[in-house]
Amino acid sequence: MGLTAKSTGIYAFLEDLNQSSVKADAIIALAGNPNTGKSTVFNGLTGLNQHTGNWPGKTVVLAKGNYLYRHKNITLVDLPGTYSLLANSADEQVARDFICFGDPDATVVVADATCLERNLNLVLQVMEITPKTILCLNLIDEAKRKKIEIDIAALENILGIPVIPTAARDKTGLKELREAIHQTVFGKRCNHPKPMVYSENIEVAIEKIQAEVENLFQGRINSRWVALRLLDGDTTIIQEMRNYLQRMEPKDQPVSETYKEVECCGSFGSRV
Ligand SMILES: Nc1nc2c(ncn2[C@@H]2O[C@H](COP(=O)(O)OP(=O)(O)OP(=O)(O)O)[C@@H](O)[C@H]2O)c(=O)[nH]1
Ligand SMILES: [Mg+2]
Repeated sequence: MGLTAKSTGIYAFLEDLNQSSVKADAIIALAGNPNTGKSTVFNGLTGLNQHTGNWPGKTVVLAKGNYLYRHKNITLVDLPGTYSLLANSADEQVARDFICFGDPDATVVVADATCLERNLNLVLQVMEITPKTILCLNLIDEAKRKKIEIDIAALENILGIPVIPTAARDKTGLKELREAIHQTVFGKRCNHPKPMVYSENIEVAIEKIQAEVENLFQGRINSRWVALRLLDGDTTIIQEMRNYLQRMEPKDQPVSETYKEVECCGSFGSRV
């Protein structure tokens, strides 16, 4: 990703991941609402092969672990449980920054099959950041017990991403989840998450800001999603953009005039 050393926050965490003794072929983020079984999925996939790591600058501890599948060494990062990625808390900010700026090879969202509607909010937000999203529909045993039926194929079709039903506590569906991760990262499978379309005036504003963001980051991060956050007046994203830009290697530096604009005006939102 072209980031230099001497980092803080997410970058220090990423450097720590990269320096681990086992070289990862792919880094996978595990996100989800609180109490949906993320750690149970994480433990089921990685077994005892895991450690915890601090997120420097925040009192957030993340678990990271590895597993081998089809000769690929996969590193899994268990993110804090969040209801959204709007950075209203340290947990939300850590999850958002890892998914948006950490450039994971795929993000698995673990959702509670017994209350899918509430969980889909986060799924849609992650889908807006990355097409490499997989929905792990956990607690499917509980849903069955409550006589909740979910049409997996229809859900996959509506969302445009793989949907894997699991009962992680008894390891049901984890083999399929490993395969879905493998196909998303290394296979020919291409996800096509259904795009969120906003009202016309918002779309016009997004387009204007997005062009500037694209110029700065040259395709490294999702410029549409960043444009949306800037429109939202999210100041934490501006700081993270600065951090990211400062850590891009000199050869990767964007056009200096545009870079200066972010440094000076601090907010794209005020320029729309
Ligand atoms: N019945 C059933 N219980 C499960 C399943 N997966 C996890 N659980 C249980 O759900 C509870 C919460 O699981 P965790 O893995 O700690 O959930 P989490 O998402 O990591 O929770 P936070 O980190 O606190 O957000 C535990 O009691 C698990 O044993 C499942 O598929 N079926
Ligand atoms: Mg947990």
